[in-house]
Amino acid sequence: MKVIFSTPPYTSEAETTRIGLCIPLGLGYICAVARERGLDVEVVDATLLKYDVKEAANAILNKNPDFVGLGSYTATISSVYELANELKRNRPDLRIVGGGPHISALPERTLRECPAFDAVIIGEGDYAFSDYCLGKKSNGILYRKDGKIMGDKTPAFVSNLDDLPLPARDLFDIEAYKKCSFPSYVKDPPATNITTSRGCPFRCIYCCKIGSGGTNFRARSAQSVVNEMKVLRDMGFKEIEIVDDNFTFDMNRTLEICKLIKEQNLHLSFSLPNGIRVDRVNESLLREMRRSGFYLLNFGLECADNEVLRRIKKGITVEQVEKSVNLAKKVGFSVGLFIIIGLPSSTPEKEEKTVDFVKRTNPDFIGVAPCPTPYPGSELWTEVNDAFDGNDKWQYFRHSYVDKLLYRPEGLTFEQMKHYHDKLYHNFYKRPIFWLKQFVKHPFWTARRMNILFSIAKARKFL
Ligand code: B12
Ligand code: SF4
Repeated sequence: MKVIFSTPPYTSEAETTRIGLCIPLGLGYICAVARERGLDVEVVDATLLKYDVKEAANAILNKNPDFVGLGSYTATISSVYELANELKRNRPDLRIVGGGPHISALPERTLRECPAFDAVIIGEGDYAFSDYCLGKKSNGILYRKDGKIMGDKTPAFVSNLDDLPLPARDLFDIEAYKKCSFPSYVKDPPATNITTSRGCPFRCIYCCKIGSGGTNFRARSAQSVVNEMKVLRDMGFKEIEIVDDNFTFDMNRTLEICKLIKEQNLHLSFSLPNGIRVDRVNESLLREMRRSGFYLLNFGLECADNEVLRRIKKGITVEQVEKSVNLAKKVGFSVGLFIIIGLPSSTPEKEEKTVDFVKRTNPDFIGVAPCPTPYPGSELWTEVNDAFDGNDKWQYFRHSYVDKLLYRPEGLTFEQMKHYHDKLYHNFYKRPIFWLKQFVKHPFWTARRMNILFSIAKARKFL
């Protein structure tokens, strides 16, 4: 039985997202399990190869598969629909299965909007995808039968992550990925991504939970994580980016991972580009992480106002953020702060507090979202989804640039949101002292980051 997985066709609007292109580990896991179960698996990496819809469809059809698996983010769902429709037009008998964070959040709507899909998987597709191909019953699979939508909507989640094989990285063009993994952050290229846990029990209202691990935290053992790190080192990677939702949720497990990294003399650099929570670190943990090669972490501040933090159910205070930023800097980390402009209940005064907070704490970098994008699967989506009725609306989610803001709180105008976004960026990245300090610390890294920031600023029409 032949199965082809494809990443979404390339669209120029999403160009800047290629900056952080990394091996899609979710697909990697599904492929690894399918292969273990005897399926003949291949990948058409349309995003990496910059294939448009027709080129991706031809590449898939040339391999003459029985099943095709397509993953989805809301940012990519419109091109995924186009690809599914193109495939079905050419091969009506081909079984097309969708999955990923967007489809998991809106499974029935996906089947309604895109008749080319034969089935969708809700939640984690590691086992559920091949269950469907092999005709085995499983929860989390919705399919069409006699014009009706059938199946069990309970999301599929893997309970013991240590049971999973390692992602099938060999099905991807590793050498190509070595050249493009997160270059804005990487200190010791080539770098690659890894996941050591899934799920996060917190419920920040802008965060999409179904299809990205859910609310039940599950972790791999420290030994299994370090074994994978060794495999990656032997593949020639020098830096590892841990992209978990909540890497330090179980602080004892993180300490155990650090201990094993040191015992095994891995000599790798580690970063946490996806962010960790300020309430899940302390001085001894941060010191241990530094000693084992971690050098960069991001914290989610979102907005330096406690009322906004309460409204978005972040579960932290501004004071906690300040304390952890200072601690991480003292221990020697490069520290980034994630900020979202225009969160519910925000006002100009509250945005000013964020500007002041950044000045006061002086992080090494900031990431500023120009608005909270209401992704399906998030609580924010349920507040606004009427505004996004109709599948022609998904194109707006392709990028969250300043000229396409998808959410505005009552207390701010769109102009004010753009103003604070630009103000934060300009105040921060236009300071010569910032670049001087960075250049002295990491000359090559800084040159690369300047290049990346320049291209983002150009894409966002700041320059
Ligand atoms: C690393 C990461 C990235 C990386 C790389 C993505 C990649 N190629 O893997 C980069 C930086 C490029 C990125 C970019 C973006 N990301 Co991102 N990212 C993540 C992150 C932190 C981890 C992804 C991961 O490896 N997960 C671990 C694996 C095991 O899980 P998984 O990928 O979800 O796969 C499982 C299931 O989804 C499902 N599945 C996945 N694919 C398929 C395919 C089939 C056929 C089937 C059946 C099932 C299936 O089964 C998999 C195995 O269990 C997630 C958060 C998270 N925890 O997942 C956000 C997340 C996926 N990102 C998100 C967003 C919003 C974005 C951006 C839009 C941000 C932006 N504004 O630019 C862009 C979009 C990029 C684009 N155009 O495609 C959202 C998506 C929400 C949504 N509804 O779409 C998430 C869920 C964060 C969140 N909690 O809100 N991202
Ligand atoms: S934003 Fe982070 S802490 Fe909040 S729910 Fe999402 S993963 Fe958890």
